[in-house]
Amino acid sequence: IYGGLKALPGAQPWQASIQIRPKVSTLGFKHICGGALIKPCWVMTAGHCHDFQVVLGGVDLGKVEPSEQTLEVVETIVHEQYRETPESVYNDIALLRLRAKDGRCAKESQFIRTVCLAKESFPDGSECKISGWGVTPESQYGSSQLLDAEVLLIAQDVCSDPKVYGKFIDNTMFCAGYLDGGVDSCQGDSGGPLTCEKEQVHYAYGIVSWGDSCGQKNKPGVYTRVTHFVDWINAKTAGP
Ligand code: 4AZ
Repeated sequence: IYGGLKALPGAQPWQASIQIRPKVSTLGFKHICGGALIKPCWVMTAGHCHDFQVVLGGVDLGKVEPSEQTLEVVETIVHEQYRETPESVYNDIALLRLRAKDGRCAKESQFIRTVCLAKESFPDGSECKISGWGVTPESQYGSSQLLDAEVLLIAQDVCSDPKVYGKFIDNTMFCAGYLDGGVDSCQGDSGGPLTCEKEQVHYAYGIVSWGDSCGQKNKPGVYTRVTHFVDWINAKTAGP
């Protein structure tokens, strides 16, 4: 996250850290993506973030916190039309089904909560929140502390302006941030949520997806448009 501040414990209780076991090191797991807990057994993330373990309820990646729960990923569903090109990522969404050691799912607490899915659009210019442990201007390795930042929803015609992303934007994505640069998501934040609040309810409205580098002028972050995928998500997570 560029231009963010340390998130208070419990402020983003749906935030997940998706981690892999590094091939060489024996030093435990490595954070690779963010995610959002949308049901006790399901994390929503970006299309390339899968097959790993999921940690919920933590803010500091550098230590094991009492509020944390670590769950195994037992099923990964990547969108059937997920597609990466050199210029864009389409239908950038995946669902991870979780299982705890005791065979159950995530247990909700003050630090672990599901987030609602947005079913309707928020107006352009709405103030929404992004969070993650990704790259910052200070560290190319990312932040050990969860950071969050406020971003503004950017109109689709602005996002598809040739000066911004032109034809590489479709209706499965949107831009958020600032055309002046500065505040943005970055590598390692991908898969994490962009949430917007209405009448004291937080909604997952976007998934950190891509962008031309981070925090640069006329290159805001691009997010998967969750409203476009609500029926797909509900169908895939309905389960037996
Ligand atoms: C990435 O590489 C990435 N500035 C994520 C977000 C943004 C750019 C790159 C948006 O995962």
